[in-house]
Amino acid sequence: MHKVATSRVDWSALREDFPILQERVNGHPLIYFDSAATSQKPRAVLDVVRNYYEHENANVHRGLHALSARATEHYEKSRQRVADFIGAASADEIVFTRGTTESINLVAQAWGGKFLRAGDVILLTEMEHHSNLVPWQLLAGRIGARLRFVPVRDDGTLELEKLSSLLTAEVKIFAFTHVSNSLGTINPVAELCQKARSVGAMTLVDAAQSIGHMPLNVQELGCDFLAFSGHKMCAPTGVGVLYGGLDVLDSVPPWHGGGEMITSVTLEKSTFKKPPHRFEAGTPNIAGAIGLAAAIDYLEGIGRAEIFKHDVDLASYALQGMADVTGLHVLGPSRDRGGVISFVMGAAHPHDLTTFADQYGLALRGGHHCNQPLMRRFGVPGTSRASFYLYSTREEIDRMVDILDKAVRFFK
Ligand code: C6P
Repeated sequence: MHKVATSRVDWSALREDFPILQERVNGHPLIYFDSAATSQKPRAVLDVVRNYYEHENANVHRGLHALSARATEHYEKSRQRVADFIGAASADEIVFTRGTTESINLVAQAWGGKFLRAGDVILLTEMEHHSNLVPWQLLAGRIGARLRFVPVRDDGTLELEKLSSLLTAEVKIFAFTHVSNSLGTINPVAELCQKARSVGAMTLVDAAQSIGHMPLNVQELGCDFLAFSGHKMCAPTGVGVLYGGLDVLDSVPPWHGGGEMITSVTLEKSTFKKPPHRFEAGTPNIAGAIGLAAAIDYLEGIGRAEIFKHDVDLASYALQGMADVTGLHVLGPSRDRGGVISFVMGAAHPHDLTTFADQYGLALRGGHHCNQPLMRRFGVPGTSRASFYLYSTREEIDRMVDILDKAVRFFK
């Protein structure tokens, strides 16, 4: 018998904050188990975004009128809210981007373009999302740098005993994910950052899958850069963050040119603002940033430690239920993992299994999850993936297990 977790949070009542959970799909109540792709949004966030457009909408940093001042104040307050949320020393360490992908591209192109040379090594892991792989491949191809990878064990954890031979003085940056979006593996970020620092390497943490799911403090982690997306943590799509220490960001040249990132422009040349505005050319996603701050308020109202416990509880409950489904094979660690579970089922292609589940209102993700090298490492074309969040319940997991049992008979 699985122990019933006790929590001060009423997880069932909290579902009422998410209007979309009332949807029916193919005649069934929606079971949304695709939160690793994007989370659903609580009414508190939807209301703040709507209120912004109804009462404050104007461009930021440029208008001298009242609405522009209001929008600018709200936008910059949101930056401070993000800084507090991740334990940054100052709001100037928070660059608003479109998301994790853009944040990592910024570091690879602007920081990497300035500081890396031919022969330097960029250390990654075999479990990186394409967003933390392709930007480094592009940079390496351009300047002649080399890529190196920490391998993944059969159990979905990193082969950390190899780190001492991989993390040599030639490594200039170690960029790795906090939580794997396919395996649910939670990497020991603080330890990895400390090891990188001991050889003089910079660190970039891809926090796309951890930021909204667990307590996270950049000073405790000791990372140089941290990247995440708002849309996986209850905020709107199209907004994300790059964190960098002030000294680090100050050393990085601009990457996108345009309005708002300059101090003066002549026809021939320009001078640039200090970070973070140096990296925010053009009109930013104002409503997105404001929505992100509202999402932070919402998540902190519940407590990230509580959310993490809920994730871990759901993952272990699901693993137990799925263990009884004939022919189902789960990838990734059997314990100490986040609420992301990838699995394959005998003869059923992951796309077919995922489409089968959809007929019962169960939203899984099927495919390679932007982890093609990792799928190859495990010898599968892709997986079906269930990913949970604060609005997911054990009852929904029971229904998923029933649907998977039906699939066993269907695909036999
Ligand atoms: N993973 C998933 O279903 P963007 O698209 O920029 O918001 O996030 C990219 C990204 C980077 N790193 C990790 C670990 C991620 O999981 C993601 C997004 C989604 O797994 C979409 S492929």
